[in-house]
Amino acid sequence: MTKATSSLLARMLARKPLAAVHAEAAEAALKPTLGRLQLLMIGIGCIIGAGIFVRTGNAAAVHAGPAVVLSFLIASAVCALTGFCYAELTSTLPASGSAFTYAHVALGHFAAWIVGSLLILEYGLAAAVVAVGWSGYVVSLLGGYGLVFPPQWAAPSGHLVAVAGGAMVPAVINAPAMAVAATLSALLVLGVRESATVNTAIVLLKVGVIVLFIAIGGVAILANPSAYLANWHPFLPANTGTYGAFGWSGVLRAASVVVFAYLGFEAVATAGLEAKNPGRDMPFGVLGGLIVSTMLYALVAVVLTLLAPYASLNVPDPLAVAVDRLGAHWAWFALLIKTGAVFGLTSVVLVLIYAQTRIFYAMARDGFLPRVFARVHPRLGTPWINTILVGLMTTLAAGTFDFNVMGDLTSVGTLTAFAVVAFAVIRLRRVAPDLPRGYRVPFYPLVPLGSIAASLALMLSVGPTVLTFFAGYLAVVVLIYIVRARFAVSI
Ligand code: ALA
Repeated sequence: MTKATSSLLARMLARKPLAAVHAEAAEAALKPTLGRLQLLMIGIGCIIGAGIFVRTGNAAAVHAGPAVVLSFLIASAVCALTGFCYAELTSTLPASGSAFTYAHVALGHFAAWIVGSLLILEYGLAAAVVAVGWSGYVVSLLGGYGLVFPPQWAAPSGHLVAVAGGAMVPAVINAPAMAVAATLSALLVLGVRESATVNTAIVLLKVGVIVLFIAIGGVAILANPSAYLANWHPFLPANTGTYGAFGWSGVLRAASVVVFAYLGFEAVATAGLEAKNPGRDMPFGVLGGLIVSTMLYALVAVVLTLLAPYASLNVPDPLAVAVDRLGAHWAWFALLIKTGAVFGLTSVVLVLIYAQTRIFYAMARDGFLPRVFARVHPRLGTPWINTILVGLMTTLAAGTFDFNVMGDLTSVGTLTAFAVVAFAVIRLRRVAPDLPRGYRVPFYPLVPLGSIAASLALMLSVGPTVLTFFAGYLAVVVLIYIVRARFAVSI
């Protein structure tokens, strides 16, 4: 091995010392104010969003039919395996950089770089996806009041949309999605953050709307079961001959779509430094958020696919479309759902953009990104340049890219990050066996190994186009690492 290669390898495998993590935690001097319920609320605030309010419709209509219920259970099982791994790491490492810091401590410099670039898909790109979901519900809400938003200004550039009179024209941009992403980024530059109280209010609103959907839909179905059960025949539509178009491959494909709906359970990990009792409460926040969302999602999927024929659900506002089936006297409830979705999705976009800026901040602090990403505005106290750049990227993506492609890319990136986090649990047990752990994954090493296998299997069911794009993205990320390390390009 040449000297250059061995020094590159040494750099790639260099792990961040635990002492440095503890020193940063002490320096951050954040007040430990968050109890277990607040942590749970942070988790649910980030979890319930475009996944359940929007992507469920496409997953049922195009991939799984009513069997999307099973897809939700599969996706939640994959997230639960990973949730145990996050719970162990969050209760062990007092860090706010989440998976990026775990990878740096347990696996080394190169793994941290890869995870950092995966988190761009998990947070930055996801923010764009949710902004597009927000746009769909806003346009639909305005429509409910008789205001027609021009369709060519509410779809990704170049997509053909039907305008008044029925003609198909290419869309210009998704203006509402851009507006929400840009406005929330500007608020974050100014230092406006959602307070715990506002977060709790929005969580109660969106969970309330979802519980009402389950209750009102459930009562209607129980009152007249035969009328609705027809929508479950067949429950698992036969595969059309294409992988992922119904049948069991469709159920798996839909699971890779709806896994998006669970993302955010691990966002609790970014509040690691502010938890009063991280060892006990972080696992509660991470796993509790998953349990609550799994129950709500499975019931929503059951009610949704019973109320409306699955083929009718490939729309921007599937829950409201299903409520329309109950009759005109429920129109107020469809409006309430849209309102809940608009508020709920706004807070998810805000949290995702915020998380992305903090991950870039941690990466810049550790020398992975230009220092400018860690520069804090003297008066506003926010990483303003970082936030403006994240805001620009998110706004551009939200205005121009396809919702489902971006959503799938988010799922693939996140599932890969999940596999790395599970591997980090195994590695940290080896390299730091005596580290005090507030929580340990059950059935070690089966749970982390299962998480790795399940995340990768689900990731592979996303389909060749997105996987090829993802492989290209990773190749560029690896190339940048090697060029910077090999030629000592300092940034
Ligand atoms: N789970 C979040 C959502 O569905 C990202 O919007």
